[in-house]
Amino acid sequence: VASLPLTRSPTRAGAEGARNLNRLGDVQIDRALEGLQGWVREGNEICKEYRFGDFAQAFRFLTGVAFLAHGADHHPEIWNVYNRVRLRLSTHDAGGLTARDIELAQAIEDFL
Ligand code: HBI
Repeated sequence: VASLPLTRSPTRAGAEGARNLNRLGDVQIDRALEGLQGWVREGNEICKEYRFGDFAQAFRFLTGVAFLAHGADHHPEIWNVYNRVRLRLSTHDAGGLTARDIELAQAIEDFL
């Protein structure tokens, strides 16, 4: 674990990296979810449940999620029991869903 990078990626540098706190509207959210297989909206959050072969595979996935979240400076709520994982995303600073949530969900799906 010691070799795993703990520095945040510089992708958020500059004005474009400022926390985009513009809340998404219903149409924008629905459209974004069309491209996120298995993700569903629950109020001001989007969430997905995953089921892996065993605990080790689930936790390997969660390790990747942890580094994606750290690099994005955007963190999901994580639930795990044995081979099951549930992720929930919302932008707490905005009190709802923003592009940051969609971007991280997409990055997590790309990692799968
Ligand atoms: N993660 N999901 C989520 N929502 C946030 O609003 C949020 C976050 N991670 C960090 C963060 N906000 C900021 O407080 C820090 O970047 C300072």
